[in-house]
Amino acid sequence: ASLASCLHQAVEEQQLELHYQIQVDATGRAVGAEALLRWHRPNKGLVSPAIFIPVAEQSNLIVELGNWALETACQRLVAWSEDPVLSDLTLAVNISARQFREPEFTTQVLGILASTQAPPHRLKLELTESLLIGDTQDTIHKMHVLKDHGIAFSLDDFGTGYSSLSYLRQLPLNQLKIDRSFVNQAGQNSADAAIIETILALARTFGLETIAEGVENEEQRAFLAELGCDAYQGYLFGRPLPEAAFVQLVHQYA
Ligand code: G
Ligand code: G
Ligand code: MN
Ligand code: NA
Repeated sequence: ASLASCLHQAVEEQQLELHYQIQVDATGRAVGAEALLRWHRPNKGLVSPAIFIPVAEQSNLIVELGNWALETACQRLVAWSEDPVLSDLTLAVNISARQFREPEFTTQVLGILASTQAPPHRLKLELTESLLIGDTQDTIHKMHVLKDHGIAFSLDDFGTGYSSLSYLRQLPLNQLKIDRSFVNQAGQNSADAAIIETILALARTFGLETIAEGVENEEQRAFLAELGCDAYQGYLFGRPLPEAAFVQLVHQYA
């Protein structure tokens, strides 16, 4: 069977799982996590979202997968609120452009919040710049509706898309996420260092928080910290992990 048709059954047959990657602040304390989808395809092993998300995006399947990820993330936020070490963490969920463009998107998110009773101010939605090419008024409207309920927004892979920087003053964003391609050579390559400095300056101008992704070594972390980056995510702190292992890791960073 094709990837697309197997993916159709993945939600129903409970083949999907969320993994969680820790995010820490400049003092090294855990402040949040990013939820990342994993698909256990029968007899084929683990399929990367880099492969199946683009397939899902070719149809409305992305809406189903996206809602599953949101609902699962919200359920975990509720469960985590019982543990003082986990109760202050924010949880970031990736939203695909097609999912966001659905007329029902805000209704679905608010419905999931209501049914799970998850705390909205601990939910963060990660949008990509590709999403901003579409209908700007629709984007601004949807973001405001959700922001009014306490949900935060992070702009993922920042600096890699076709950015017209004008959206930074139009959209109610909370955070810019510096793409790992810039973080990778930050300490050595002066062009990447300049890009990072520029992103951090932009964020300051617009009152946005910053997080760097793909932080793999202490040199990168120290470089970013020197420039005033707020938060960090990457293999230096932990890989995306199944929930039990993630919870253990957070206790080490408490
Ligand atoms: O964790 P990993 O390297 O496998 O993720 C690969 C890509 O898949 C990343 O770009 C990530 O943003 C995307 N991705 C992971 N989970 C989700 C999800 O729940 N929804 C969407 N739209 N993208 C996701
Ligand atoms: O596009 P998005 O930022 O949502 O994707 C997150 C992806 O980045 C996941 O696939 C995750 O596995 C990957 N990732 C997380 N930390 C690191 C890291 O330190 N180095 C590299 N190379 N990839 C990372
Ligand atoms: Mn992301
Ligand atoms: Na990213």
